[in-house]
Amino acid sequence: MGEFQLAADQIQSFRKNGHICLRQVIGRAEAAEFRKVVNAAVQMHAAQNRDSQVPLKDRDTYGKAFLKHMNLWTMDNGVREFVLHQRFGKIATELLGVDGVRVYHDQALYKEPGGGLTPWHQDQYYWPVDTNNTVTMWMPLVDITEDMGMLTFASGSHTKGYLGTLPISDESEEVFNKYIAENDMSIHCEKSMQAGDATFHYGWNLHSAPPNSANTMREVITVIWVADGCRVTEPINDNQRRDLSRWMPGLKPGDVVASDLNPVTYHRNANACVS
Ligand SMILES: O=C(O)CCC(=O)C(=O)O
Repeated sequence: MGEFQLAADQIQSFRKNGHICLRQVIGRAEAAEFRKVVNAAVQMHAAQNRDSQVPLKDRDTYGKAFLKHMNLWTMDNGVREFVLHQRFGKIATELLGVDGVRVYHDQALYKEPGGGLTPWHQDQYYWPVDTNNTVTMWMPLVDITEDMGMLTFASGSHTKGYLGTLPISDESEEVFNKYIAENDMSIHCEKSMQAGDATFHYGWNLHSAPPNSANTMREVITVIWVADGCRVTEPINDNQRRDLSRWMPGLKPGDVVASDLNPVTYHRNANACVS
């Protein structure tokens, strides 16, 4: 993989709106390879994970939204090569305007045919870190259309910061729908994305996704990065306590986010690509 050239207006647009869609971050052949390794890791992980075996109709709203498989890069060398690749880390670094980035975690988010909506939420509600410079890449591994659960953003919402103790739930959907309408925020989603296209959004950006009304799986891999040098904060809810022990094992409030699970994947000064 070579480098992806970000234009200045794309960076400006990301910082203003809190999200951007970049086309062909990786090419079709690479996306097909990425899909192969992610699917194999997902299958292995699903065999050990009971949630994915509960029938769709018996799950709650969060459970109906997607099947989730996390930190696949730690389980499979093929996934590791992609997730830790400096091409992605460089885009994250340039969008955020920081010196470098560390991986927070990856997750495959597969919305099944008939899968439910992903309620409006803020990702960073889950993350005990002392920076606003966090970003998620959301990359379909198959071509998708709007009706398959396209990621949908409330433009500019990242500038509001923390908006409350609202994990992904029916309540977050209701409260944030109202908030977005009251604040006259514009809502944006792509009509279609090809495998290898990717959206990037700030951790505080409000986002959601409609149900998957197609009859094929919406296969998506996400990777989250935080600015290199940021520190752990005192967790303010149980989700943050869980995140601290899972994604930053051994660290405590005040520590630099630099556990074994948080490698630097790109840095402007010392190129520390670990893939
Ligand atoms: O894929 C989805 O439906 C939601 C994804 C999401 O919330 C995220 O990547 O932050």
